[in-house]
Amino acid sequence: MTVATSSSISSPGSKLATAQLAGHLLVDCLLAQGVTHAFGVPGESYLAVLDGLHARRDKIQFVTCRQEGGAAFMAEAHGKLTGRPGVCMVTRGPGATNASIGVHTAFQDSTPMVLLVGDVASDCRDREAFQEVDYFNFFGPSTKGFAKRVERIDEADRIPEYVARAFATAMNGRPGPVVLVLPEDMLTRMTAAQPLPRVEAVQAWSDPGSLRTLREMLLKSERPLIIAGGGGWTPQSAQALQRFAENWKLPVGNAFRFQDTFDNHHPLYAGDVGIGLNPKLAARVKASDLIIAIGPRLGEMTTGGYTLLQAPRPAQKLVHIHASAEELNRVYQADLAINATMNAAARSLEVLTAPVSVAWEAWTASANEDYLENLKPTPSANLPGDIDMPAIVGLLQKHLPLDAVLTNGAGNFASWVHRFFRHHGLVKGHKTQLAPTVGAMGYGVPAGIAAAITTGRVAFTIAGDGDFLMNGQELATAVQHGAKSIIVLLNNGMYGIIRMHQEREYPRHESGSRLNNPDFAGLARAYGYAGVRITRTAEFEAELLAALERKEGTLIEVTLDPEVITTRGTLSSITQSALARVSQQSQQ
Ligand SMILES: Cc1ncc(C[n+]2csc(CCOP(=O)(O)OP(=O)(O)O)c2C)c(N)n1
Ligand SMILES: [Mg+2]
Repeated sequence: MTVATSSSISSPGSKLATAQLAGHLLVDCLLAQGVTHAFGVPGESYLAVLDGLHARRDKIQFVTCRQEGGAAFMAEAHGKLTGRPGVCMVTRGPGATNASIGVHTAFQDSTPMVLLVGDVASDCRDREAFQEVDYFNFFGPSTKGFAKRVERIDEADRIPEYVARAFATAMNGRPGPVVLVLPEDMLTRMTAAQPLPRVEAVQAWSDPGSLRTLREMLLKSERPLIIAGGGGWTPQSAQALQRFAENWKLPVGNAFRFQDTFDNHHPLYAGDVGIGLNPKLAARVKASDLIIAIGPRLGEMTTGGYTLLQAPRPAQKLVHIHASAEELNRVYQADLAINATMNAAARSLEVLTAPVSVAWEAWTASANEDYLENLKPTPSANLPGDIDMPAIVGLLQKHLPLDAVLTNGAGNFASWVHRFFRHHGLVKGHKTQLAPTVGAMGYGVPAGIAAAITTGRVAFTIAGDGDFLMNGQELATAVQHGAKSIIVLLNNGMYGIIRMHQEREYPRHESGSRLNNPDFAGLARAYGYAGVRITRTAEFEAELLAALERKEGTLIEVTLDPEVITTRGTLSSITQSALARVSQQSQQ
């Protein structure tokens, strides 16, 4: 392997004067794209890139992680927060396959991301060499794959072209992940190529004719409803969306896990159209005569499994605005499809002339009333035990700063913040929710750490006992990089959501969902976090305030009665209704 670096070979006046290791050029290309952080686990396949990171260590921080799944989630979270591709670096086969969960998340969540994979040397390719994987087949690039593009850089001189294309592809249209494969021998060649300039996402504007049609559709409507979400929103576009909604007095729902798109405190807010949906909002989506979907893909979770809006042709009139032409009329045949990026769409919509009065003022007001009503805890949930989750979320609302980033993975624990926490969100200048629409467990802990590392803002993570251990090892990463996050871990001794579904479908047949847990607070302390366990709501506020004050991160383990299973009912109430159903079926 070549070990020359730029300094060791340069000789003034010679053609090689500006030549450098390809691995160094790659890092320069990342710098040209404005990259400040790369998240990864090192590998011998990309030593020359690591050496480039060493050479530019004052400009770019390599965040050394403990598992590529954690690293990829961090890069994805970085992409969500900044709107620019998060960069993840991993080694071949085992590194790349570990990282795949983050790539899939970036794909389903429409997040710009670039995964760099060190690969086997080209003279060993196709022999199933050590750790060799066919990345083209593994990640897809076909329409059924989960990367937007997979490319291998075989020529060092073309690194700038490939990196610029990767960044452009990751951001343009529907944002998503791009995989760049880097053969080891290519990285150690010398090259005099220079980085290409920073690329920006291309803005797609709706045509004036479509906007006129949208206006006419609105004027004919009686029960319109905006559903906003998806990737590509900025504070400016969120503000423009708010002005559009205000001008036309339109109710706005946020799509599943894009709860920070429209300000939850605004009188036009109707709630989030996601899992555990407010039944009244579900009914409203169905009753609407005009859905204006701005940004979301309208996936399974935002459409109640394609029932609130029937696929492929909804009962409601549908205007679908999306940054990618490929997404339009893919699942839903819209009455009006507009290909526009969020910045462009929102700015076009805010100048659409509104009438003095609209027919749907009462409809809009009741949408917000339903939302506010749903913030009141459900009496039938009748929380057993000494932990009052709505009260705990209330304390989070009271004490977390306005710009705090809230993160979570997958499990019923997330439903407490999803239902009761109110985001100000983008309109106030900050993205405040990092939650995987892909529903991947283990996302919250690394996403919180990435948010802390890259923004310095308060990072708050809610986790379950199952979810936490999928990436709990990344607490070591936080401590190593001087970052803190605050984690509230709801310990109910089970993969609760799975148990809930089991009780619903196969009552009293618990199978594979019970968990024997470690001492989480002790585990957190072993990593260098503060770790405490509480069993009563009254203990929470003091622990939260201490966590906010502390320099290092904190894990607050909350012992939760297994009966406390959803925001709407207990586990035994689910069992009882399932048993009643089973006995009814057997009598028929
Ligand atoms: C990576 C991954 N594996 C498995 C699942 C399926 N799954 C979703 S939630 C869940 C259990 C979550 O348990 P826990 O974190 O304890 O949360 P709880 O539901 O108990 O609140 C499982 C197994 C998933 N979504 N993602
Ligand atoms: Mg659990």
